[in-house]
Amino acid sequence: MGFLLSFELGFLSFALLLSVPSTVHSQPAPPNRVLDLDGTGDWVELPPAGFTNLHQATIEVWVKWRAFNTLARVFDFGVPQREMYVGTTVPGTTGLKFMVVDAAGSRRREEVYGGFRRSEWAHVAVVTGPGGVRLYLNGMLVATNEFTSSLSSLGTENYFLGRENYRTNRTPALNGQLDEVRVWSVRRTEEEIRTNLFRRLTGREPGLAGLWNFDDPAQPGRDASTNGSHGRLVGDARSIPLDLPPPAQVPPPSLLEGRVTDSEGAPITDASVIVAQADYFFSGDHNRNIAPAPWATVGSTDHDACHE
Ligand SMILES: [Ca+2]
Repeated sequence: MGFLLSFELGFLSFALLLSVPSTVHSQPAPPNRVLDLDGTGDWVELPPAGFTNLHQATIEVWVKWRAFNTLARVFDFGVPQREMYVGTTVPGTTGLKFMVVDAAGSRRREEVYGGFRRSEWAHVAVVTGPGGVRLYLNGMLVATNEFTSSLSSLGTENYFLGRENYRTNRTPALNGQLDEVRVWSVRRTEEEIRTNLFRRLTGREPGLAGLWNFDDPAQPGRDASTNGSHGRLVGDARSIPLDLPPPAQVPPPSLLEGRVTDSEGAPITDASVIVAQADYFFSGDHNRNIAPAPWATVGSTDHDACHE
């Protein structure tokens, strides 16, 4: 009887051991981690190797600003006047600003009013190369321009996440978080960008030139693609466990365009334009000073009397 019991226990242990490998394979992905930057002396340096020969590219990044700073950058690749970056606009607004300046001095700037909101995740994708720039916010096309070059036309010295290339190490840096930074050697389509917005890539996707997902606590700057372009965390930059938002918390942006004319139909330049909820205009008591809704915009018409 004693023998039989021992045998059964031994068999049970054996069966458990056998089941271990399949358990490992079916484990969910490790918890997500994001890059956390405190705004003072923190950034990530990527090695330029692998990017400088890209004649077309797609750059993707998730970003959440804790505080806005016009000198801070989400990313900034190149050198002064030969650079490509995403940052924010003048103080007091929360616009998304894209800038590219190439070797020929061609300077192109796109601004998306209200593109960023404090403490909210936003996904930015910049497609460059033949066919021109296409700028996506949360998977929606929000701006284009006719710059047809790519990373190969920039200076090759700096590939920064979280700071600009212009100044010294005392430069203001991004106060916020970044995640799932991807550089592709191809022009990703709108559908490809949208489909993969909330996915964590494996690193082996065709066309992927670099993937910094900050998910490896032992080497947060590791390039998770097969290309080995590992980044270096500077200052107090660190990776922390944090989930990216679910799709329901990342609404696609709305784009409203219009032209302001006078009663004769003549265009009015530099007119103030406010887009807000009806209460803002019809409160009947201007002393109440009702604040515009978070989605409202305030701006002015341009030289063509247009507001976007
Ligand atoms: Ca991550």
